Amino acid sequence: PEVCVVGLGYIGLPTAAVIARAGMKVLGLDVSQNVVDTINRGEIHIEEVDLDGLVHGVVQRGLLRAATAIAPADVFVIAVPTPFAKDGKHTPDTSYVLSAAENVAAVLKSGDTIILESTSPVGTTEQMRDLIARQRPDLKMPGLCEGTPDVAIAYCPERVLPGRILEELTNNDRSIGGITPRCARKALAFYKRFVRGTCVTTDARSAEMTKLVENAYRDVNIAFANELSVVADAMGLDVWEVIRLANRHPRVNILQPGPGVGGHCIAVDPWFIVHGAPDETPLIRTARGVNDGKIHHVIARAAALVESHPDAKIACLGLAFKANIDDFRESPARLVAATLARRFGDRVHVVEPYAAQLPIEFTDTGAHLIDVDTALETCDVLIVLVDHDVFKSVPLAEREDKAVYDTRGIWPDQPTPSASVPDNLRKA
Ligand code: SAJ
Repeated sequence: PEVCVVGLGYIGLPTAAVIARAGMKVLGLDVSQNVVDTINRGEIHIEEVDLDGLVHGVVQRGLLRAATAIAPADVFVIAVPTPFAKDGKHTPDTSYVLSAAENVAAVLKSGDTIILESTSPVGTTEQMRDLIARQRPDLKMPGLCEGTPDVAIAYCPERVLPGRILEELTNNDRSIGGITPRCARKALAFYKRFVRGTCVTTDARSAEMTKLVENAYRDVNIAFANELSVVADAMGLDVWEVIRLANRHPRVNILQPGPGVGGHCIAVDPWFIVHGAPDETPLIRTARGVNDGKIHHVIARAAALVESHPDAKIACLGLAFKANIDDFRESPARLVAATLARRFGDRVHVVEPYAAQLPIEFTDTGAHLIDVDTALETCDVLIVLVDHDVFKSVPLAEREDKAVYDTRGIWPDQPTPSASVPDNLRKA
C-alpha cells in the first residue's frame, strides 16, 4: 500500500478513510481482529457522522483494507492512544506510540515518511526517531546524520471535534512539525493531498506543544466559566444571565459552565504539559482541579434538590460527555447520574436518547432508563446534565411546574432556577 495507518480508533479510522477517498491505497492496522474484520466487511465499530458510508465505499473500491500485521508502505501514520500510566500521577503513557514505531521500523525503507498524529508529550517524536535509529542502523535518520537522511519523520496532530470529524479532518488548518525542515516539507506534500485547510510547517516539538496547548486553553477557559457558576450559586445569581451580558463586551467571550469536563482530550492533555513542567504550571493544574471539582458541586446541589422533594420522582437528563453524541466515556453527566442513582435508588430515572441501556454502574441501583416524554409526564424534579437538542426543545409549558436544576443553561426561561440552590452552597 501507499499509506499505512496504525491504529483504527476515533482518529485513525476516519483519517484512513479520508486518505483512501483521495485515491491513495491504504492499509489500516489494528491490534483487534474484531475491528479489522468489521472494517473489511465495509462496516465500522465506532459512531461518527457519515463515517459508515465513507468506509463502506472505500473498502468496496479496494482503497482501504484492514489487517493486524504491518506491511511495507510509503507513508506511515501513527494514530494510537496515549493514555495516562497507571501510576495515579497523570503520567503520559507513550508505550503504544513507541511500540507502533517499532512495528514500522521493521518494514521501513529508504524514501519513507513516518508521521505521528497521537497527542504526545513534547519530545516524543524525537524519542520515536531515536528508537527507530537503534533498530535500523542501516538507515540514515533525520537530525542524526550527515547529508540527506533516508526517511522523513514528522508530528502532525489532529484537531477534529467528535461529531464533526470528517468535516474537520478535511477543512481544519493543520500544524506540520518536522524533525527537520525537510521532514516537514515531505509531510506537507502528503497532507496537501487530502486537507483543504491551510497546512503550516514548524518543528516537531512546537507541533507537539501546540496540540497540548489547544486543549489546555479550552480547559482553562471552561474552568473560568465553571468557577463563575459556583460563585453565582453562592451569591444567588443566574450565571447564564451574567455570562450573556459579559459576552456583549467586544473583547470578552466566556465559555459555558457545565457539570464538569469530559471526553478523552480536554481533561487529559493539560496534564501532559504539567508533567513536562510541574513547577511552571500552577494555572493549568488549578484549572483541572476546578473542572473536576465542579462535578462534586453539581452532585451536592442536585442531591440537595432531591432531598427537598422527598416524594418526587427524579429525571436526570443526559449521560453523554457532551451534546448530541453517543459517547458516554469519561462523562461527568454519567458520574452525577450514577451517584444520584446509588443514593436515591428507584426514585432516579435517566433519559438518554443515545443509549439503549444504562451503563454497568447503574446495575442494582433501581434506576431506570426512560424516554423524555415519560420523564416530563411522571417526574417532578429535572436535572439537566447534557444539552442534547431534544432537551433544549422542551417548551416551558411542559416543565414550568417542576423543580429544575439546569447545569447547562438550556432553559433560560425556567422560572427562578437559582431558587433551588441549597443554603449550604450559598454565601450571600
Ligand atoms: N464543555 C463545557 N463548556 C464549554 C465547552 C465544552 O463544559 O463551553 C465541556 C463539554 O461538555 C465536554 C468537554 O468540555 O464535556 C469537552 O468538549 P469539547 O467540545 O470542548 O471538546 P472535545 O473533547 O469533544 O474535543 C476537543 C477539541 N479541542 C478543542 O476544541 C480545543 C477538538 O478540537 C480536539 O481535536 C479534541 O479535543 C482532541 O481530540 O484533542
